[in-house]
Amino acid sequence: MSTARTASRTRTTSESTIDLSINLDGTGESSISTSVPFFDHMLTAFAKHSLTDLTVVSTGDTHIDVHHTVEDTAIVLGQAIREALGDKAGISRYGDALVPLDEALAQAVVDISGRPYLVHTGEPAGFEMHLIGGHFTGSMVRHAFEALTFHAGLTVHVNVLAGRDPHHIAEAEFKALARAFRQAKALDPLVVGIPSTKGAL
Ligand SMILES: [Mn+2]
Repeated sequence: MSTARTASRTRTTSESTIDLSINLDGTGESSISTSVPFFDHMLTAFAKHSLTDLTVVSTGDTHIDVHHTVEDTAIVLGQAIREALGDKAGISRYGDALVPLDEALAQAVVDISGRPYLVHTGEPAGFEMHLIGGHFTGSMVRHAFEALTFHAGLTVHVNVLAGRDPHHIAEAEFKALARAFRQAKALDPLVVGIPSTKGAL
């Protein structure tokens, strides 16, 4: 592929300002400042384990709740991924991963399909209401995945198979998604053109 698989986007609303740059053919280097510390931790892990270079500066109304800033950052990340993927020629398209973090185990499957779809299962009862780090509700994991999946045009399945510690569960989920995405976006030298019988993704 001759075109660089990069994108930069800025998005400002009354609730947040997001400034984000991405390189899908990076080494996993990142500089992440979303003003939501646990989300910084998750996006740093996502960059590292998907071999995506990622720079994010987000500010928002986190004095109200982290919700708007996390959602808007995930929207812009999804939009940037979609733009950077370009016409998707030569990509592997599919990826899957099974990632542990101590007692937690998460599975992710990604299809760079152009059709947004998220199937998200397996988080233990009460996870969505737990405050991780004192500021990040477990519910935000699914919300971030929804925003990213829909705006990137990905089919994503994430299933939590085991886990007790909310920090471990969330981190295993983000790392599994990262590893699956790493495979799916990878350029496969055996793939000629766009890997779809329709001829478009
Ligand atoms: Mn951690």
